[in-house]
Amino acid sequence: MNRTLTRAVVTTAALGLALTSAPAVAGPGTHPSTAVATATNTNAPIKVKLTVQGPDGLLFKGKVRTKGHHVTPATGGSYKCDGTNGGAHPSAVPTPTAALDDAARKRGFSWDGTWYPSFEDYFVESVKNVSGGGVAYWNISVNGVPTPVGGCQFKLNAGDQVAFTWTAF
Ligand code: B12
Repeated sequence: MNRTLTRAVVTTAALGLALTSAPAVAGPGTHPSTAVATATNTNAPIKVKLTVQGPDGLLFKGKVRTKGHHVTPATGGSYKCDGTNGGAHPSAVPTPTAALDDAARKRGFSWDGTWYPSFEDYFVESVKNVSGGGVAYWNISVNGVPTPVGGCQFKLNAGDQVAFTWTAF
């Protein structure tokens, strides 16, 4: 084997090793249900079921057509909310907080949140003017499981059940 051929073989072998040992999905915010979704990540609009459960009953329940986009909470400060937040996903995807924002715009209710640059995400403070009031917070769950990351980092899939639930500490 001549030197050029030897280098080509070694390079190919090294590349193959690197590719086979690469994780299916890298970065924070990866959820087991999205572990193989990287190649099919898309920000095409999807329909999800959204529930907003307040301390005194349902504040919203319905299907929402949504995709990742910039959102603007009641007190202002528009930031992206498309799953690329915090490097969670390589390209834009639908997210829970974008779905909440879409429902709020369509149904004419407000939501508010504080932007944390460290997470590149919103901490959702209130929905329909209902806040945690120091005794509770708005929990974000998808398909019954609390998201391990904020609502602008988590990738939604069509048909997902998204819940913002007023939850006492
Ligand atoms: C305490 C805490 C909370 C408390 C905060 C209020 C309180 N009474 O203290 C409560 C229970 C409300 C909470 C809620 C959530 N949390 Co929390 N929380 C923490 C924790 C354990 C400590 C934060 C802290 O006190 N830091 C010290 C203070 C001095 O720094 P600080 O910057 O002022 O802290 C504030 C922020 O961290 C903010 N905060 C808390 N959680 C979250 C989540 C997001 C997405 C954002 C933007 C801000 C934020 O509240 C803190 C107090 O004011 C961290 C883990 C950690 N070790 O950091 C997770 C952590 C920050 N939380 C996390 C998550 C995912 C959430 C939720 C999204 C869970 C859910 N699915 O509902 C929700 C937020 C939902 C929403 N409404 O937007 C993740 C964020 C990861 C990420 N990349 O987004 C962390 C890192 C835990 C983890 N999974 O590793 N949380």
